[in-house]
Amino acid sequence: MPPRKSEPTAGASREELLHLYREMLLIRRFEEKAGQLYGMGLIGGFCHLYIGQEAVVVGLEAAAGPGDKRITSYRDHGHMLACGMDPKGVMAELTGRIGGYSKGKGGSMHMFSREKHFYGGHGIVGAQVPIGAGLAFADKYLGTDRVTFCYFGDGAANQGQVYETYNMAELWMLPVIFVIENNQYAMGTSVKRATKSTTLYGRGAAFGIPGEQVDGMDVLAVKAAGEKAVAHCRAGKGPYILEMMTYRYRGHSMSDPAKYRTREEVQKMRDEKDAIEHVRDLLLAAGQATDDELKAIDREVKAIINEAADFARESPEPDVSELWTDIYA
Ligand SMILES: Cc1ncc(C[n+]2csc(CCOP(=O)(O)OP(=O)(O)O)c2C)c(N)n1
Ligand SMILES: [Mg+2]
Repeated sequence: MPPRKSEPTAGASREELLHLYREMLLIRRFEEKAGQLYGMGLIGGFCHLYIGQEAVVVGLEAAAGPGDKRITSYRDHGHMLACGMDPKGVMAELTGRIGGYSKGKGGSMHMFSREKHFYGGHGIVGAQVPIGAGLAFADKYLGTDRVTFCYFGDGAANQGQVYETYNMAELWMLPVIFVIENNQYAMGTSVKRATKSTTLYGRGAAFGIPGEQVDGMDVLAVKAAGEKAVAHCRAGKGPYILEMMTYRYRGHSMSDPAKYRTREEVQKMRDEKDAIEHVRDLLLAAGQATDDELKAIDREVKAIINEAADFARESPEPDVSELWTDIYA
């Protein structure tokens, strides 16, 4: 990824920049806390942190409207927070407590909110892609003008079901935005080791689906691209692909040997491309906010996260009788 060119604030107001800053910070602090709780043995099973990728989901949520839907993979905490789900309920689910979104029975990868139109949380790589097209099909069928944001990774982009979905989504002109979060690795396999066609959005052309690559570390660029894609879908023009060039700072999951990339590579990305620092710099450089104001936001966010962590530790574990609820047979 090339170093960021210094770009103007693209007409973004102080209020908007502060909002984006706060939302990204909320995700980052939540994930840092989740990492801590995991280290303390309070979170069991898999846990995939979103640290580094915050601009993708925050920028796209800024482009979304009421009733729009979202669905993603197992790296899902950021998506839940960005669409307005309660940090307490998400954290309590991570710790397996009754106060969690799935009563502590789903964990990190399995949470849903009908109220916020969040459809999970999917552990099978690529599985959410056809489901996302199905959500969009429902809206087309019902005649609403809602759009579905269907997120998946660069590794998932090599799954066959993605292309079956592309074919049908374009054939039926479904209002779905395929968001490829290209963080450059699928567990330990870099994109370059996995495919020779490294512009992943370009594969949509075979099905007639337009798309583009976006600097996914620049929240304003993400929002602008999101607005364009949303307009395309709402106008009844069918699906759109956004390939977000992003990066995760932490391991794939909490157990990651980290032998597939250098510390220097990660540090360089943090130093030159960090999305939160970017907005901070924009605000300070334009004199739109003071250091004290930003520190106050940081304190407010930390308080929300600490409250969520306390809730997650104090909420009881589900009763044994819950073994027999919410199941098919
Ligand atoms: C069908 C399937 N194959 C393999 C796995 C194991 N697995 C879990 S995550 C992952 C890598 C996916 O990478 P990517 O799509 O780039 O998403 P990221 O983790 O980078 O967000 C793999 C291979 C799985 N969960 N499901
Ligand atoms: Mg990836």
